[in-house]
Amino acid sequence: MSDSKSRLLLFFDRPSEPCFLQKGDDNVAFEVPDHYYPDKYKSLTNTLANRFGSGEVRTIPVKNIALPDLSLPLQLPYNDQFSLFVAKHRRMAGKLIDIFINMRDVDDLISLCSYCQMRVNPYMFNYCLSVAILHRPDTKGLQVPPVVETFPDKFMDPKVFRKARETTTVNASGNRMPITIPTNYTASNSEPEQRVAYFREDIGINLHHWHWHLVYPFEAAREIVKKDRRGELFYYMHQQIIARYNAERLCNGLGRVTRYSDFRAPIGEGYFPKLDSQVASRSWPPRFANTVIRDIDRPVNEIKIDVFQLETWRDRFLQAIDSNAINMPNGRKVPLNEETGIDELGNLMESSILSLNRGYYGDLHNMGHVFIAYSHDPDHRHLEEYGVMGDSATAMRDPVFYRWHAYIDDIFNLYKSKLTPYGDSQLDYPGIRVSSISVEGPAGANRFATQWQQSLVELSQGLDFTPRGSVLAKFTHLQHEEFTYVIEVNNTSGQSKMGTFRVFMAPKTDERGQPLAFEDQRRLMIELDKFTRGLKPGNNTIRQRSLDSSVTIPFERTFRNQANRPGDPGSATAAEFDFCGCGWPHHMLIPKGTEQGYPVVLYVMVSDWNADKIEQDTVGACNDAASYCGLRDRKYPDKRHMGFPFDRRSEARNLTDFLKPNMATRDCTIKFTDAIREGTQRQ
Ligand code: CUO
Repeated sequence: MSDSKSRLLLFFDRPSEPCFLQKGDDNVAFEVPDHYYPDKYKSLTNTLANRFGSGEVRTIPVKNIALPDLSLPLQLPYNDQFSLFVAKHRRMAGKLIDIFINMRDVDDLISLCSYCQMRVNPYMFNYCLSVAILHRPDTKGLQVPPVVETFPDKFMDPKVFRKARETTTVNASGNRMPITIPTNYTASNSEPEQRVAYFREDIGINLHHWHWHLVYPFEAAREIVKKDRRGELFYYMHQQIIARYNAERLCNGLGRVTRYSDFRAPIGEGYFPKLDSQVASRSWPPRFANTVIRDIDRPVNEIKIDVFQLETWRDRFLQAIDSNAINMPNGRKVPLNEETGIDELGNLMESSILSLNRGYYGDLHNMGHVFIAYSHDPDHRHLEEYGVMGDSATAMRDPVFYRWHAYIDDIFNLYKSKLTPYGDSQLDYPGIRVSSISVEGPAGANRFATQWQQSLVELSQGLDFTPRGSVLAKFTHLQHEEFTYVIEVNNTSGQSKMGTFRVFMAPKTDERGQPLAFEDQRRLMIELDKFTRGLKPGNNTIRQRSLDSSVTIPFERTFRNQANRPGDPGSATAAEFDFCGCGWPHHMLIPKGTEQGYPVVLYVMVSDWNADKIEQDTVGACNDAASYCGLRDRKYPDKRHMGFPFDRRSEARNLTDFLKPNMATRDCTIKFTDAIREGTQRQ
């Protein structure tokens, strides 16, 4: 790896320690021009120089460059929280990303980073540098460390850090004794919502969500934001989160999540995150049960907004769906067409800079996060920061996240419900007959098996002010036994065909044990896989492994290590690998199930690949999580609407009614075993 490029990664090491101190494991420190030192360190410069004069630490001289105007990003205090949902923070970050991206070369960027790292809020700095590295042509090959390593405080119980300090102090030289992160530490069993805490607080799920928003920022230069079908992907990825969450709830005897649609009503669910912020040196504020969101007036964040505004935006959004058109600033109306309507609505809802009329439709989704995140201190009288809903790395921990997104999904569904149901020409694939789908695996035929697993994650990069050395944390998560789909397809067309296989799973019954109607079940459909296969004339037996799912990334990638990347830096293979850090964590592919065996239906459809395919260069080695994350620098690799064929209403009353000859279902069960096994050791 080119030395200077890889030095950029040192800025992710110990984010709140200044960069003239040792960074990384190779004992290097940046030697910055004198005038780069912030005043607070100036008196120390001599001492510091002497301290590192012993030869133990290798210094990297930093170029002296003309510094760009950083006044906007520097407005965020160093020790504050940073939230992409806060418009002012977004503007600051957008500016800093632009500055990073426009630096002439890597050496200039390093120089600027050394200046910024000592001044700019560490969360914002880290985010902006990650986005810039992902998007600059000369740094695309570099792999940004996972945020869990840089800011582990966003993902786990702070007791771990206290223990880590003790452990590293006691045994500073390469201690490998893992620290165990407790499970179920945020509430007791008297809180029914706690039954799905393993999902909400899963580190992999939160990493996926953080990464998704990193790959799809909503405010930066247009070329970065404007990715193929990004508004639709916002809708679909979050729709799938809700479908998955609802399946987990049903497995745990909870009803489907109730949407948060009345902004004047109390939010029944409280949430006490028990996370500490290392940067802000305080704990994340809780939200008490039955909190009501209130008008926000926080001059410090430049947010002054009434709840009424949220309602106004919501009503305008609903009006757009009702009239099937978006009002433009010049009074013109842009009709929502079947092809791109959902994408336009996604951008309007999130909202991003691609929103067609942000002045009028506002910032509904983001401000929902903000209202909830500040509901404990809307006028800043208690000098509190936002709660976990204010940060994409932590939002999914809170039960209210799902209530808010369930509502957003309902609004999108209003639009989807107006579209003409798919007809035979879209659903059927003449000549292709699927006679069965089944599942093979260690749990037996048509059975999925789940249990707990303990795995290790590396923490030392993000632990400031501790001796160096590896710190491993052991955490417990859900895991399933790997399995194989076996699909029998008969091709009666007399010629070879290509088929797209779309595999979904859904619960069979509602919270009262009644069979689900099609309209309810389609919204609970979880995408498990989508793949393409050739079909020769006659009978074909198609086998596909769960490990190859197009939805998930392997455990090692979720918690990926910089050392394990393929290809040369800057090569296409390496760039793709970075992008594919986005993906649903594989260990959460299958819902937990129950000890008795939770009944689900497995569904497969084979559609005509000629109608689905996107003409583009063949994709590199890392194309395995496209369903929720798309492909890097390419179009979404499926022409159909995301969620097809379940994204629309149908005349069918139940799933059996809906079936065409190119589809099949199989009743299966998910059996959960309440035991813990030792899992993957990350390399
Ligand atoms: Cu991902 Cu609300 O968009 O969190």
